[in-house]
Amino acid sequence: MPDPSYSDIIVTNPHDHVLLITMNRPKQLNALSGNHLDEISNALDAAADNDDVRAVVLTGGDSVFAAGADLNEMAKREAIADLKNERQRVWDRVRRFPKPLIAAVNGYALGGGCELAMHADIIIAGDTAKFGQPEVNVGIMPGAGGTQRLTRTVGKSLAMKMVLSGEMIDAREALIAGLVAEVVPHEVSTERALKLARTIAAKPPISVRLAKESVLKSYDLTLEAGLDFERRVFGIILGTEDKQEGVNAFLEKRKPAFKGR
Ligand code: CO8
Repeated sequence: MPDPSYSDIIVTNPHDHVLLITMNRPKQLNALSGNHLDEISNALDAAADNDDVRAVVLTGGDSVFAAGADLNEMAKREAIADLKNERQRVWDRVRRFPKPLIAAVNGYALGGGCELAMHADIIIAGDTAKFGQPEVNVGIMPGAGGTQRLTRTVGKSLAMKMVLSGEMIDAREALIAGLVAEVVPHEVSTERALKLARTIAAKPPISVRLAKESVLKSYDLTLEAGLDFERRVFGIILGTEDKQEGVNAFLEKRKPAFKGR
């Protein structure tokens, strides 16, 4: 049963421990209005607080992921007012989501839509996916991490090409560039993302959460500081019940039953 408190997204629990968020403004190509983005971050906050949720899939459905910021709202945004704008805080909430987030992308992922996909930990692309940062076409530039995350992921030359020219790349190019983990037929991209989410949800939640945090630290820290961080969180995991259960289950040749403790 979808959660009725949302109007621009549909939130369901298709499998135990897995939440599916489907963006649902198809007529506007899922353009990210303030309310739409609020609902996505509210759903992620709720998922973060819910111990039963261990992985989340975010999709725009079969034909489009998201065509960027809502240009009807963008038309009214001004420089000084933007300094006080809640938007950045909303993006921060998406950025800080502590559990695995998988994006299933079909069709356009443009501007803020491409940036939203890059907030996910893993992107599964349908073969119709097109990624782009076309903000220059409308007199602006990426504003939700596009110049930073895209560059760190695909390298300077391709990032510059996309950000400066507004040209899109297709799913195959995105795979070669390392922007996406897999390309699958578009009609099964959500299914594939959900399968991956189920696989991850069956792992010990503390290991998964700290491993995600540790991988993300590699963007911020020097190698030495990152290795130090990894060593410390590894030490924390050695003290968990799930570590004992995982090792015992292997030695006793049985399936582990992880509890998140
Ligand atoms: N905002 C609002 N409405 C949109 C948007 C959008 N970004 N994109 C498409 N739509 C609407 C169209 O206006 C149209 O509505 P209507 O039927 O009422 O006329 C409907 O969706 C279908 O669009 P098209 O008819 O244009 O469909 P096409 O298949 O011909 O073209 C494209 C699809 C190529 C995706 C085209 O719609 C397009 O170029 N859209 C704009 C893409 C764009 O420039 N995105 C970047 C926006 S700026 C941005 O994202 C900045 C992010 C900064 C921070 C993040 C804040 C959230």
